[in-house]
Amino acid sequence: MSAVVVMGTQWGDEGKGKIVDYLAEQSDVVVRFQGGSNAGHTVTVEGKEFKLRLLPSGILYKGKTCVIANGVVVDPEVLLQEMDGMTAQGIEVDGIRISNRAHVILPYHKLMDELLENVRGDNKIGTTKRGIGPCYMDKDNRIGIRIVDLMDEEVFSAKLKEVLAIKNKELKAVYNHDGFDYDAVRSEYLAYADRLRKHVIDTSAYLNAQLKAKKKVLFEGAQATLLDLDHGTYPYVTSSHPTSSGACVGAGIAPKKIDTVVGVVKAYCTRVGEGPFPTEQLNEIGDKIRSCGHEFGTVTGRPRRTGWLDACVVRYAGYLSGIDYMAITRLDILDTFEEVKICVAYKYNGKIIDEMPASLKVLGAVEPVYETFAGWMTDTTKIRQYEDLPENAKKYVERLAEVAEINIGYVSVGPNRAQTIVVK
Ligand code: 2SA
Ligand code: GDP
Ligand code: MG
Repeated sequence: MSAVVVMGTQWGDEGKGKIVDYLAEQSDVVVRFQGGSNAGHTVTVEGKEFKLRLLPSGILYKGKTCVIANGVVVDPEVLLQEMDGMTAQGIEVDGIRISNRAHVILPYHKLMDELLENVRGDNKIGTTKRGIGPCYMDKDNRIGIRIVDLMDEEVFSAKLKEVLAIKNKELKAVYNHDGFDYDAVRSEYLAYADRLRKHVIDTSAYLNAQLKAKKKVLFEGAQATLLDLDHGTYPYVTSSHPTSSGACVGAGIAPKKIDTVVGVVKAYCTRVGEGPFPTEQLNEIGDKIRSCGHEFGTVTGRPRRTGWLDACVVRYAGYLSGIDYMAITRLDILDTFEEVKICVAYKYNGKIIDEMPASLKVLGAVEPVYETFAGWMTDTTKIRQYEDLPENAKKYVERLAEVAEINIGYVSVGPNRAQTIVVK
């Protein structure tokens, strides 16, 4: 297997960072292909926690190449802070490669993300306010600035002059907000350019050459399927494509190059931000999941919404991305629950519906059909073989696999590398 995609199947924070780190040991290259510093991927190595935002989760191994591909929106300030943080901890950053075609997040993107959320009030998306949506908007609107532009002082200066004039007018007219000073932004970003220059390449050409040379490449999704711009709970989504096809566009590789897709499934559901969540538990069950699982945003610290496992969501993610195996994470968080539930279907107006509703009015009103399982009430964190899992835990994950129609590849019972059970 030379090209493997790891992606989220729910609303993010499934533990993609942990699974990517686990699989990265066998890989030569790890690639981020969408999103930006909205991501918060936590990796625990020998009990030490690393929270990664733009850097691929392969960074913690020596000698791996870590690629930030064309589909990512890059905040150079955050990236350099992360790189400096790694260097300070003795972790090498020489292997980082940044696509010359990736788009750059500028200060007005972050400000506009925040201002739009503020004016929308009750209709806000609940974004991370990292400028992600506004940067992708400029890319689509063809007034974005790419890394290749940033690397060329003359080109960058001209583009920034033109775009900043538009943005400053918009800030005044729409939000009655002061604009940005051209010289200040220009010199700040040219300083970032100087520091990043040696890492910038054509990452699509590089990745295709690596695949041709039979190197192992791991594609690391950020966010998740239900946050996909096309297939998620629009408009309560992010502005990119966290699905396996997003890896093709976002890294410049052909679909037929992907060998395996691993879908990361948290053993229950969480969501951060607004939008429908059929199995949400706004009660003591939800509170217990949040407290046992320490479910708070990695980037923003926001409490995450919590609920039962939704197999309808996982099945949907499965066919959208052609998932070969699930990596079921955080099973241990359910160790102290006397009973656990899986949503196996949705009912709307008293009838079972087969498809994931596009209408949020419908999705917001579906009634989850639950199957209830006796809990296992056993500490699973030291279990290393699938056969040794409690029978009730096996019944739970096997029923998920049956309803979602996806095989189980891994079961994770803790944040550390060793707490990973290989099933397939
Ligand atoms: P944005 O900022 O435009 O991408 O926000 C749009 C929606 O996407 C959601 N989103 C996320 N959901 C879960 N986890 C994410 N990363 C962080 C984490 C989030 C945090 O690891 O915890 O710290 O709050 C992430 N990034 C974006 C977001 O909540 C909006 O619903
Ligand atoms: P990501 O955004 O999908 O990478 O997930 P986050 O890092 O935002 O949140 C997942 C959290 O769960 C992190 O703190 C991980 O260290 C942790 N984690 C991952 N797998 C497991 C597991 O199997 N059990 C437990 N207890 N924690 C896990
Ligand atoms: Mg996260």
